[in-house]
Amino acid sequence: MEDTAVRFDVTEVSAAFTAAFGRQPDGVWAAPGRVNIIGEHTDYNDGFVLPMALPQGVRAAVGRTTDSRVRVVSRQEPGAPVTVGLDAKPGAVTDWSAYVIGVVWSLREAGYDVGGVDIAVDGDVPAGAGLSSSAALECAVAGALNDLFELRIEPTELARLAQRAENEFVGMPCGVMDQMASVSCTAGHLLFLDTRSMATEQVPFAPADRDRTLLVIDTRAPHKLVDGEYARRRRTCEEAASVLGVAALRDVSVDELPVALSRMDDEVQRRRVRHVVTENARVLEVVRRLRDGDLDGIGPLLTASHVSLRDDYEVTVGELDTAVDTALATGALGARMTGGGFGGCVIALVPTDRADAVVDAVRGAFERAGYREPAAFTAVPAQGAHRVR
Ligand code: GAF
Repeated sequence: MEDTAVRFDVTEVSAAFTAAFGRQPDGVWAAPGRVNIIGEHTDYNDGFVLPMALPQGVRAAVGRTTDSRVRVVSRQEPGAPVTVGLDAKPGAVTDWSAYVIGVVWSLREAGYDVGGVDIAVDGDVPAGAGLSSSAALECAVAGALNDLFELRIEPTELARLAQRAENEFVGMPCGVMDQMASVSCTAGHLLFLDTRSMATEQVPFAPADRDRTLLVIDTRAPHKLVDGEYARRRRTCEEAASVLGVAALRDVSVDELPVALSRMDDEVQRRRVRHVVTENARVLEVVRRLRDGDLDGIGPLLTASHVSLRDDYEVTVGELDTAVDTALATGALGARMTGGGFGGCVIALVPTDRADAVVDAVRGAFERAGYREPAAFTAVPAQGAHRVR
C-alpha cells in the first residue's frame, strides 16, 4: 500500500513560482482533497454530508503585483503562464486555469478588492479520482487571496465563493460539500455538515484506535459523461422537489417517502428521490453511531449507500461495483463508492489485519475483469485549508 504521510513540501511550488515570475512568493497556502464517508448527491438537495480531508492536496505559492493581471502556472501543466486581466469573465479560459482564475472572478464579483496576482500551484490529489482535486485547487487559491488582500472572509463564505467559481466560471453545477470539506475539515475528524443551515460538527474519527482501517481504493476507471450525468441528476431532483411541493428533497423524510413516491409518475424520478431521502437518513444514523462509539455499526450503512447509488441513483460503473463486492467478500465491514461516481474511488472500512488481503483481492478481481490496476491507500483525516508559509 502507498505511504500516506503528509507531503506538503513547499520547496517545489515556491521554486516553480520563482522560475515563472522571477521573485519569491509572498506566501504558500495549502488545501486538501477529500473523501466522503457518506451523504452522496445530497448536498445539492439541501441535505447532509460527512466528508474528511485527505493528506493529499494542493499548494499555491502566491505573490501580489502592482498591475491588473492574473498570471498562473501549474507544476502539473508545464508551459508559459496563463495570463488574463483582472476583469476576465466566465469563458475567458476553459482549461485547468479556470479553477484558479474563477476564484479571482468570484471574489471580485462578490465585491472583494482582489488586485493583480501571480500564482503557482502544485498538487498531489490524483486528478479524475473523485477526491476533489478541483475544490482543493479553488480553496488553496481562495485562502491565499483572503489572507494576502486581508479580506477577512469567514470559512463558510469562502467555501461558497469557491463553489460559485466552479458553478459559474468552470460550469460544473456542484454542491458545496467539497469546498466546505477543503476549508473546514480538521485533523482526526469527519465534518458533519448540514448543507441547508451550513451548521457543522467535527466528529472524531480514529479507526486505527479500534484496529480498523479506512481504505481508499482508486479504481482508475476512466470518467465518461460525468458532468452531463451529474447535471441531469441535479435537474431531476429539482423537478421532483417541485412536483412534491417542497423547497428541496431534504424536506422529505423517510416516513413520508411512500406517499411522496406514490405522487410521482416517472420511475426514474422515483428512484432518484428514494436515493436522496434514504441517503440523508443514513448520514444521520452514521453520525449517531459514531457519537455512540459504534464504529463497526456504520459498515452496513456504507454498503446500503452503495446499493442505493448503484440501483436508484445509477452512478456506479463495473469497477466501483467490483471493488465494493470484492472488499465485502474479503472481510470489509462496509464499502461504498465515494464522490460523484462514474469512476473514481471506493472506500472500505476493514479490520486492519485484513487491509492487505482486501487490496490484493480487489487487484486480482480487476485483473480478471480486464480493468486497469487499481491504487489504494489508507485514509487518515487531515487538516483543512491553511497557510503553510
Ligand atoms: C461531486 C460534487 F462536486 C459534490 O458537490 C457532490 O455533489 C458529490 O459529487 C456527490 O456527493 O463531488
